Amino acid sequence: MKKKAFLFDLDGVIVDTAKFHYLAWRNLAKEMNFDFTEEQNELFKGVSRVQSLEILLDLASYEATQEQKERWLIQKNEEYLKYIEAMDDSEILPDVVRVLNFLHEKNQGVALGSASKNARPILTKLNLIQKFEAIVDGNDVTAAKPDPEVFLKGGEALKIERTDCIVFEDSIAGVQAANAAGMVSIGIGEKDVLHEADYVFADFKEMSEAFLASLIEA
Ligand code: B16
Ligand code: MG
Repeated sequence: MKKKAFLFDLDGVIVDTAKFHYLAWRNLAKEMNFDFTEEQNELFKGVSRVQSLEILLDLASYEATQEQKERWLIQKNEEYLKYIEAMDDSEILPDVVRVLNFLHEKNQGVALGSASKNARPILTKLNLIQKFEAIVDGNDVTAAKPDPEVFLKGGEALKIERTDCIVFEDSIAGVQAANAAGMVSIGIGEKDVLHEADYVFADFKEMSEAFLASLIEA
């Protein structure tokens, strides 16, 4: 059996931390007298913390000094980490563990490719860190998704050619990053949002072992 690399995004693919990011950004938005909606939060998926703040300032038409921005970035992350501390492995999204175990049984490469700088503590909290042979996160990259850097580094860490890499992503920017890397992109979410992906599944419950085996054999 061939060895392929399966690169997992974190937020929205392994765990639903998007809701915690949303709560923390919404509280910050209140300080700008801005009502940040869940719909607007879609724009933040897969986007780095610094860029997310820029988008929020733009939405709120708020001009902040560099000092203020730096303070807000710390404040947002401190609040986000409080939600993370209260989280446990019951928050792992459905069938993620089944898919990870199947890939391990088949001796496939498994790595993380996330924009989050909090990826390692989150995976540790979820008792999943040992399932990843390599972790590439927001601390390791200079260019954010849709730039392919995070996934190219993931493939390199596993020493697998980019054409033998498969990416699981819930964000438009992440799907674009996988496509730009020349990898197979699998969207986890809604078909009309992730229409640029090679395949789209609502969640891992929908993904059969026969489908995973076909990716390995392709
Ligand atoms: P942090 P992913 C991304 O993670 C999130 O989707 C995005 O909403 C967040 O702003 C970004 O991580 C940075 O996260 O503030 O923890 O460094 O989806 O690429 O795993
Ligand atoms: Mg994501």
